[in-house]
Amino acid sequence: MSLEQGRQWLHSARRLVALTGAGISAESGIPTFRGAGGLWRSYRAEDLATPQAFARDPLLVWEWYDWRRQLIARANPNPGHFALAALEQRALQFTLVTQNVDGLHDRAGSRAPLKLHGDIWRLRCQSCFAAWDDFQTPLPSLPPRCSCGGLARPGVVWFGEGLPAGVWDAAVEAVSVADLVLVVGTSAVVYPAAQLVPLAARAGARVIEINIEETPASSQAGLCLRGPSGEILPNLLSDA
Ligand code: BJW
Ligand code: ZN
Repeated sequence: MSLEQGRQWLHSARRLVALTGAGISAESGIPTFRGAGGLWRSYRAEDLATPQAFARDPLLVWEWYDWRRQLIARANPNPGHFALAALEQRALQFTLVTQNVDGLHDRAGSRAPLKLHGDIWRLRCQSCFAAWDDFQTPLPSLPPRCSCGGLARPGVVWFGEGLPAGVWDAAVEAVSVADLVLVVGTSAVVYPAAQLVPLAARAGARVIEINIEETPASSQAGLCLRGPSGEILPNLLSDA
């Protein structure tokens, strides 16, 4: 099982899906959620990325998001993001499904990533439900407010919240008809996103996992390529 095998699978694939997680942005300097370095102050993502945490202390939650927005604004897409944008150009049918909210796939040139967990650059009013993009870093005042005076929240999906319906349905449809799925840089422990991997495998797709570590998705993958995605993805795409 090797990179060569992966290249062959890639060449013969007609309908491709890539499912990405925080690991693809690690080489851009964005911390992942879990594992070493996955903490902010002494909080875990599970303690901050919830509607309950926001209701209890919107300022604390916004400080976390404002810090992350500043990190992301200073970061650039890495060769892993660019490789997936290039793959989209040459594949017959390609769907990028990402759990990331950082927007680095867009900045690398991917056309319409399906953002399962929303977008950190989007804000939503909790009173009038207006939604808008705001790219200011840092935000001028925390917590930010809507023009109606209501409290704004980050336009992301927290634990216990449903995924955007159209986006989820499109991701399920894509993996159901895919012949090859690349699972890149995700711990595959957060549902329902993680469910896409067994769904794809059961529907007959080949699965290639690209990750520095073994994950629960590894057992569903026909091929596991161990290493940083910023190195493996460009290698997989090259014909060398
Ligand atoms: C590299 C690398 C390099 C490092 N190269 N690799 C079934 C069982 C148990 C619980 C549940 C269940 N179904 C649902 C739940 C509850 C919950 C859940 O899944 N909990 C589990 C944690 C147990 N799920 C939900 O609540 C979801 N909603 C839901 O189910 O709604 C149901 C509902 C129905 C009807 C009405 C209402 C509700 C929502 C989940 C939302 C997740 N949100 C977050 C925050 C988003 C906003 C933000 O960014 O702040 O999404 S949490 C966080 O985890 C974020 C990520 O997208 C997500 C996944 O993390 P990811 O991307 O995999 O990152 P890491 O850090 O975990 O892993 C990084 C990986 O990269 C590692 O494997 C490294 O090895 C690797 N790596 N460097 C390659 N260079
Ligand atoms: Zn409003």
